[in-house]
Amino acid sequence: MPSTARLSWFFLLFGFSVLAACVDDTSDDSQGEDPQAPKPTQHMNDAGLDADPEVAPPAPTIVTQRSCEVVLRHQVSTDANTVEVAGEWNDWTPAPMDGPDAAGWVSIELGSLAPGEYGYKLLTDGVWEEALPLDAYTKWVDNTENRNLRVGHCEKPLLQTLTATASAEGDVVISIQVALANNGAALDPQSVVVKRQGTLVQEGVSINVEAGTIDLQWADLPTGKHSVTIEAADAQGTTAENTPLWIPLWVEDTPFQWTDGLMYFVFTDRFRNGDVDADTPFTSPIEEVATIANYQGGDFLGIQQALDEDYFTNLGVKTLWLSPVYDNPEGRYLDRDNTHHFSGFHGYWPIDALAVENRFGDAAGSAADRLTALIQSAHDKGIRVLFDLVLNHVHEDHHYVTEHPEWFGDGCVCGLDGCDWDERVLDCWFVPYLPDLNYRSHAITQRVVADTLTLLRTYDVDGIRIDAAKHMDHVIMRTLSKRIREDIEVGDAASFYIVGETFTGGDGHEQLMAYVNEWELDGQFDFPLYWSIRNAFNGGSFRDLENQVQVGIDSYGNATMAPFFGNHDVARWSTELAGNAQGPFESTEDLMATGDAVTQWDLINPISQSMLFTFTQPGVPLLYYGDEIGLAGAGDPDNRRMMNFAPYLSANQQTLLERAQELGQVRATTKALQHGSRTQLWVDDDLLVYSLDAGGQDIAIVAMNKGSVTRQETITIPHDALEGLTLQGIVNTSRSATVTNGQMVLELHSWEYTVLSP
Ligand SMILES: [Ca+2]
Ligand SMILES: [Ca+2]
Ligand SMILES: [Ca+2]
Repeated sequence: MPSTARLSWFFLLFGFSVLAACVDDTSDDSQGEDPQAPKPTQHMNDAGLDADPEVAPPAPTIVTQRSCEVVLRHQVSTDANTVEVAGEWNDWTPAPMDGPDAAGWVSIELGSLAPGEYGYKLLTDGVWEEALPLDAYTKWVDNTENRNLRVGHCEKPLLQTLTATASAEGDVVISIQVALANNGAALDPQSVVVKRQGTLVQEGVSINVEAGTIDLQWADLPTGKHSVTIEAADAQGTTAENTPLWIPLWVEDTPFQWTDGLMYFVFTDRFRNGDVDADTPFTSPIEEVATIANYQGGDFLGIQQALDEDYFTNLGVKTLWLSPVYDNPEGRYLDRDNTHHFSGFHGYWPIDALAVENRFGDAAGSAADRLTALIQSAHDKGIRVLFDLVLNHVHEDHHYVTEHPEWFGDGCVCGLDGCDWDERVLDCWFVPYLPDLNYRSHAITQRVVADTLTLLRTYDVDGIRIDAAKHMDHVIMRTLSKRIREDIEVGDAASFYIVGETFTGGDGHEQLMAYVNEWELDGQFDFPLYWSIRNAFNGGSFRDLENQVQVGIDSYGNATMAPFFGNHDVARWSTELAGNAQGPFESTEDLMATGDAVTQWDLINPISQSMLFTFTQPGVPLLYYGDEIGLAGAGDPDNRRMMNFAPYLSANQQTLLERAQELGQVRATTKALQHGSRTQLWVDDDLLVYSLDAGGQDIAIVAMNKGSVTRQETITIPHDALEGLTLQGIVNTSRSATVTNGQMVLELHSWEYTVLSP
């Protein structure tokens, strides 16, 4: 969701000081000696949203030449009499700002500041500001969160994106204004290197040295992703500060929305072994680690093969969430209880910020090359790729630990020796070999943001899933999110999705939403709904499920949540339904693969309806690999068994897969399901009917009966557009119903379901 509104507001708020202030990702954290102790404050109108629309923006938002003179501007309440600012540049000595003027604008010339990031705060009428606006860059200094003034390298050029658009016909327009370095050295046209999907492009590139502009214009690009990188330097050979500029770009017939189809979580080591004939070096297990906790040979080539076979497309998948790609250690490590050894097969023990897991390569291709090719193939099929960012911690073998031992200290292991999970939720270590990244140390925030942006650019990634969100200070997610919004999502050629993982119980709405807003996460995995789905289809009532849906609607607002019924941290749904969830190291029979037919239908029916329900909710529905065939498994790591594919599926696994495909396809092709608004039409313990209305006749009616008897009910249809129409089953085509006088008679046998649409 990039938005010009968001961008212009940003410039309005910060004025051109920000243009002189691009982040220096390598500078050390030079913290102030004695940060202020802010006191309660008010009279601030930080947001500036209520500003009189007739007041002109304070300064040009795009410059042609950089200045080393930093000017800080803010808009405050017009009730303010005096505004002062204190920051790390002046040892926290309050200095008066000019203004406020009639519109509340205040400013101060700070002179020349060395590149870096400076914490600061405002005082209005002598009172320190306390709560900082959500949209502000912030910096922790000695346990206090401040605003953050980001001062860039004025002696280097800066690439500013003015426009980046791509039409459905493949017409692409990008214009770049180069802000020259402060010495005014002209843009060197020979230095400009434009690449599209990594390939050098010269056609359609116009450079105007006098104006300092680079314009790109292409026509008739085929459907797919065409990300652009731009490198430039000036006549003195000084490379632009933000080279290479990365502009993600999609050409698509209809504008993409993240809710258009399913997200599929591929657990790389357990999905498919693509090089089974020649991968001895990659599957050799780690000694003394049980098979279920060991590497099993899955790799990027295996995912590539599934892509090539349209496995994901056939499921209506529009987004692939890859388990973490970071290189993990080769060794074995004990779990928290000191009972079982684990390997890093899961990817959540990063030892490198940029290198990818060697075992996910194969005998003929490096992991990095395979990953690049895999993402390219996904894009060619219109599938987005999410990276799973592990930012809470690193493994003790990570280069951050060697390079910066001072970042980590001794640690405090969550839940042990007075290290309370809740009190130390931000800085405790999950286990002694996973040092925590404490983002209240600003140097850590700067480094992780810089490395993460490099990783995303290197692999042309489309979105991110943030692991363990509640264990990190907001500053890392907000900074990363703001950098993505401001530096990458400029224009409307691509939108990022940022989804967080915060494991909660059934009442976790408030906790989830604490991280969701325009400047942090787009949404989170909907754990409260997860618990209700599992309850409803395992003997519970649809009434409880619908109550939970309503709480979600009331709580989530415009957030783009991700509903799900299974993931890698909970027992497999088939195993829980079978009442078969032994311990994670007690092997559980895979009843969908081997059980008798009666047992299997006890699993197929509730899993099918769980998919129907989940895939027809608002947001981005998640399908955890293997749930489409009812793969078995108790808790972690048993819930991460090796995936299985045709022709090695049982007949009932094949049936479930076909149902998943039908449901996923309908989600991927029905506007009403992709972004319709939801209305409950009927609910009792076992029968549930709701509609999704995307306007006009783009309406779908979802109905399911999980009771043991056939139901025939007269359903009130509050959609005038459907009056007199016969609705056909787009799932379960044997059903149809006609709307007469605002009513429809619906019949469903036990465990039958349908989706009806004109
Ligand atoms: Ca392999
Ligand atoms: Ca490794
Ligand atoms: Ca933490």
